Amino acid sequence: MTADSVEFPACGMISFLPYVIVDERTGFSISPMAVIALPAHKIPVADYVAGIANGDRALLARAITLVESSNPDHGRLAQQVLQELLPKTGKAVRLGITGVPGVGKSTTIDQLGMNLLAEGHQVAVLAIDPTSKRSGGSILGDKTRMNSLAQEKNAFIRPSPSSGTLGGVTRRTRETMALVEAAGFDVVIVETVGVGQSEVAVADMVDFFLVLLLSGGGDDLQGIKKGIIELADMIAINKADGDNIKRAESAAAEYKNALQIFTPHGATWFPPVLTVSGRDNRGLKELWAKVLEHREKMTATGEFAARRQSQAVSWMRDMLEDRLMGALRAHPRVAAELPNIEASVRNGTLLPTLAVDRIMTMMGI
Ligand SMILES: Nc1nc2c(ncn2[C@@H]2O[C@H](COP(=O)(O)OP(=O)(O)O)[C@@H](O)[C@H]2O)c(=O)[nH]1
Ligand SMILES: [Mg+2]
Repeated sequence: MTADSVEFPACGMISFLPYVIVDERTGFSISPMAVIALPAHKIPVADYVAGIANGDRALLARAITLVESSNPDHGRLAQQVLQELLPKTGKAVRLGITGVPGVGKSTTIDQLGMNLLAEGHQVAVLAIDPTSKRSGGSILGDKTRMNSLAQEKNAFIRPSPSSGTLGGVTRRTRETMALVEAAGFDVVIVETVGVGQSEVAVADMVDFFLVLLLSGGGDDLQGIKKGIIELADMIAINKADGDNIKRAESAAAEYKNALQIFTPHGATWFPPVLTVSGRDNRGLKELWAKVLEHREKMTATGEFAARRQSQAVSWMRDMLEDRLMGALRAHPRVAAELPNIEASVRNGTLLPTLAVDRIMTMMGI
């Protein structure tokens, strides 16, 4: 079974599992094949929990389908599964990778992932790309460029959910991360394209945020957003191969200087700048060593735990916002009157403040 095939298990894939599932109501055991034949929302919570904890990919993929569903009933079931699996989550190394399209994220993740599998890790790759459509270019491109990893049974690749706001995509990615961790993946790589706010969202859900850059010949510091540099736990200049090595090294020297300005004096971690070649598997061993060194240092000072804790609170706040906005849109009176209210705001007959008051009153807040 390949990592690719388990993403779409809808068409009767057979899975032989080393555990027994018991139907809560009847007390009879049901065969895993029977579970797999059920639609995702009909599978009992206990079966999801037992199956995922046993590393069953087909059930994992189905639970992710629930997480991604916009149906509130599916959402509630997903939350129950997540709550039960919570004690099994949190143990993975969570690595975020960003960079503009073409920088080599997929190539690098493919190679890094293969290196990690060879060390005995289990690697999950999740993508956040609110601009993508499942049928569209970038994700298909990604899939073809993670060819090696996609063949491996200890790897799991999940493209970005195809629709929704960044907030929605972020929530689903966090929940998917929890599910893959519960399924035993001990390295989770979250890939995002370097556009918009998606890097901020990813930096807020990982332990280590890696920015991939290219050398651009002289004016390297231009065109790179200061905000990204501030989020980076490390910068890697990719495509340091062939006749590009010298240029990559001089770009690295420039970024090193820039990073010194942003890193507070006395910080536990000074973001390193490496040169790598994802294609040629050059520098990736050092890259991973830095990820582990960061983990060790930050754990020793308590900053690792603090980062995880504040991320849990961000997760809660994001979800609250998401749910409040969802409730607002689902409210029948608000839904009916919103177009008129917006029209009045647009033509200047209603102040935005009063419009908000009116909506809040309708919601009973
Ligand atoms: N020379 C060289 N080319 C690379 C390297 N990594 C990726 N590429 C090429 O750059 C292009 C974009 O790579 P891809 O991994 O899809 O980038 P992404 O859009 O950031 O995921 C592809 O044609 C790759 O073959 C590298 O380390 N060296
Ligand atoms: Mg890509």
